[in-house]
Amino acid sequence: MPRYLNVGAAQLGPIARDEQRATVVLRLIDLLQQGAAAGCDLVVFPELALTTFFPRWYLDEGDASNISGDTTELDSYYERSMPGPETQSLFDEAKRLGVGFSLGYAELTEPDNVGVVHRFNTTILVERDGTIVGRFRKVHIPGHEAHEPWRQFQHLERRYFEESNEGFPVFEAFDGVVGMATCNDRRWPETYRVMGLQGVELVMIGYNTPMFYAPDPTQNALAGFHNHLVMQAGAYQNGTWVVGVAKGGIEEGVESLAQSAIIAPSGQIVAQAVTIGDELITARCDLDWCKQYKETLFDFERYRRPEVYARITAQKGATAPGATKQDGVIS
Ligand code: CDV
Repeated sequence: MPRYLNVGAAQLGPIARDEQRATVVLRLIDLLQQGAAAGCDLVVFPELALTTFFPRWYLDEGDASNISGDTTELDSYYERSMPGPETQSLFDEAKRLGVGFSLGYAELTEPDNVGVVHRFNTTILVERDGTIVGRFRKVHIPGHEAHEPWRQFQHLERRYFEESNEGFPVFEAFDGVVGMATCNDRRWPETYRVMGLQGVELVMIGYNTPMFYAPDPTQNALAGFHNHLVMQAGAYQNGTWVVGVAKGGIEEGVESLAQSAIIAPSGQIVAQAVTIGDELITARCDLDWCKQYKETLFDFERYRRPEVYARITAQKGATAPGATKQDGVIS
């Protein structure tokens, strides 16, 4: 008996800088209801799905690692609780409909209550009964820390978010093994492999990818190609479904990639968004299809050679031959 999971990828169009959370949550609820009408078990929302993509602005409001008292514009983009007053209705509707979801948002947490806060680019996984069953904090944080006025727009994720040290956990949920990653994480093969080594069957990935890449504009025309390239490779090489969901369109004058896609363990795209706005695409995902890859070409237990992959975890940057040898790594 195949294990079918009906999955929706809920692409979002732009969210304006002054758009209220309540309005955004109504858009999410509308997509969730479309998912329910289409028979979805799970709806995947994008990265930072509750607000505009605020890292595009330098918000000069003091040290981002401390709460200074009043809520600044920067702080207004973060959630201090989940669900919170403005997101509770999404959880309630999910429970009422019996449809789970994953949701990306900016998390502000003060674990020890001593005034030191942490800021993560977080995604949560919510089961069909409305309970949170998984949390992922973005591992690979792209962009820059300092204001760089030469850019047409900023990408200050490295100023506004910490790198997570929690890695890539997977969760037994939705009758399968599922995991999450966020935007830039999708470009790194380690993301998929770490979850592949935990038997992942479905990876949910939200993204905000500007079409203009200031450090190397020759990559602009390839944004869509690279997006699908990495997710299709990650799916195939690990025998897993991948659901990539954009916040696309022109937001505050900056165009971001749409092209949300649901990708099978074969690496094939089985559903793709055709607009750059709010749009739900769906697919019936046979989780048992994963086995056809996990137990043949990508039978890790039989074919992997971890003893010759030591560099993957021993070393961070590339060292060309002739460069200084690192302890424990043989050139
Ligand atoms: N939100 C992101 O992580 N965006 C990056 C951009 C900066 C390249 C991405 O990898 O799509």
